Amino acid sequence: MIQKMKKIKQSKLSPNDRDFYDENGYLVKKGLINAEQLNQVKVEIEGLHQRMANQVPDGVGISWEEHVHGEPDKPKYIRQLMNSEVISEGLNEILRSNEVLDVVGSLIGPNISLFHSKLLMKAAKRGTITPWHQDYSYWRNPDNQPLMINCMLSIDEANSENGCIRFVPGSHKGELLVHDQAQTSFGLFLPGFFEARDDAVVVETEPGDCVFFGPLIIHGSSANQSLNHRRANTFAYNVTENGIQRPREVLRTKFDTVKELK
Ligand SMILES: O=C(O)CCC(=O)C(=O)O
Repeated sequence: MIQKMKKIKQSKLSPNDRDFYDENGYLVKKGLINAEQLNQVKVEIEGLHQRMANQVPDGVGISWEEHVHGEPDKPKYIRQLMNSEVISEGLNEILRSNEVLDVVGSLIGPNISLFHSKLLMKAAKRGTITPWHQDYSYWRNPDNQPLMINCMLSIDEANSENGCIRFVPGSHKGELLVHDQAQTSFGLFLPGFFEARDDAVVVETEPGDCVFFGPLIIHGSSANQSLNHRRANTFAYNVTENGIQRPREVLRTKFDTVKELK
């Protein structure tokens, strides 16, 4: 058997994709994750609200939906679960998959580190608003630049009824704006909170679709008023040398190769 070393291809984007991303600040890749991978994740997160209410594993951070505060007898609902790769091997595999990293590499370059992996549960009838914000308001440090990128994987169908993501196209070309702060699970938000904006677009997705977006684009999502969950996971990546304060696992370098068996 001859083993031939082949460089990982970094460009999975068509010129149209690239132009769309540069112009609008986000990009939808339909069906990037297949049904088998997604089903594994669905099985692994079954009954998660109850399991996490009983015990939160080491390394996992949870923010709960607000409306259960002061209602200890009511079931608790997860809003966001940080470090979701710890509770789902399927998510752990997807975050390091070539499908995702090839697109990430095309957008931020070949030196890719994990920034975090976050599960967004937005439960049916329970999931609350994510107000307008720019992620860099959370991520900015004196030693980093807004070079990170999100890959938001839809686990369920996401539409305007169950609180799909909304973007202000082109807003990534602007600066980091001043955010207000609240002692809530969403923390930082732009003035106006989640007032309707004429310049925002609703991005509806199907299970397995991935939406890529950077840290400066203004985005948010409405409450889930439907009977259907809107579960999604954001995998956030950084350019490895960008900031020393949050070193995470290096996933790819410009020297990486893959073995091609012949
Ligand atoms: O869950 C959502 O719809 C939005 C999540 C989000 O904006 C974020 O995590 O930065």
